[in-house]
Amino acid sequence: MDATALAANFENKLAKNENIEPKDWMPDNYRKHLIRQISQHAHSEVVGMLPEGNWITRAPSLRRKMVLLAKVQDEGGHGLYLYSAAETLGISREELLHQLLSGKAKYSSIFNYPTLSWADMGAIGWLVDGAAIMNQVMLQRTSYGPYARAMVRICKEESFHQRQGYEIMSVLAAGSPEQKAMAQDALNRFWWPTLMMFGPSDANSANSENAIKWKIKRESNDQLRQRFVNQTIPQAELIGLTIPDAQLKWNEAKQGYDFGEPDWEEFNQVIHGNGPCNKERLGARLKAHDDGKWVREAAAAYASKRKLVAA
Ligand code: BYC
Repeated sequence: MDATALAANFENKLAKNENIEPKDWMPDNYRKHLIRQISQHAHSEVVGMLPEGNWITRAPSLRRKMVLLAKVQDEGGHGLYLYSAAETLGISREELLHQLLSGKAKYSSIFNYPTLSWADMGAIGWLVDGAAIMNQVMLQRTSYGPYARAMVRICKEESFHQRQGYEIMSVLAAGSPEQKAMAQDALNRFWWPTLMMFGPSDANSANSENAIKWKIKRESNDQLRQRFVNQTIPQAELIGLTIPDAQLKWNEAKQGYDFGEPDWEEFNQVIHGNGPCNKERLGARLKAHDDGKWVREAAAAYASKRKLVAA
């Protein structure tokens, strides 16, 4: 097939909502867009293990410790599926990790905020995983096959994560006045950074036009943010917590809430390396990479020995 026929074939598949698979022809910019998004997503999962990992030794009971351990382990697994999906686009795992460790690649802004109390584990599960699912349910139907299939399993696990977080918040909110205050404080600190997870408003989202055209994203940043707010307000009300937004108001005409504008200057600072914990998070990843050097070397030596034996 010549270039025009290949391009027509690609467009045709998109129009019929058929997945694009690794061996199919695809435009270079589609490939680049996917590598950027999937790798950022993978990095978010792996860096996302850090703020919660911080609380494993301090979980208030054995049950909470087991659940948190399982959750953090799930995030590592999500990172693995996503790195594998990105590799099918012709980039190596080493290169992807290099992009993260050198600070070239982004990861979700939310993980550059500190986790100061146990209630933050509840707020992260409820809000952060809740926002992640909102985005990822749509990505189950993304146009690139390996990414869409990875999302199906990830969404099942994220849904468990969201529920465990909400349960932590419900228990704290129904507890002593100090516990309720701790839950409210976590909600106050995580609310706005969670809204920023969906990315800049549509008018300022440089990548959205291509993402929608190529059916990588099927809904816009603002649409998903609005859906998240609509879903979360009644959940907060049910457990007696208050969303820290004076402009929050039900809008009958749009059948959704009006809400305030996140601080986009803060968002820009955070995604450009100047958030409260950027240096700490990257430092932890660099240390893990250095500490793991002997394991990678041993695995490589073992693999080449086996090759020799098999030959
Ligand atoms: N953080 O043109 P835009 C999770 C960047 S957590 C950092 O709208 P796009 C988890 C954006 O990359 C969630 N950077 O971009 C939960 C772009 O910069 P570049 C991880 C952000 O791609 C619990 C620039 O801003 N989920 O899974 O159309 C525990 C302009 O933005 C952010 C995903 O990654 C941000 N929040 O839309 C553990 C889902 N927002 O790349 C883990 C997949 C924007 O041009 N990703 N930027 O230099 C997406 O759906 C999209 O990439 C985004 C951004 C909605 C995030």
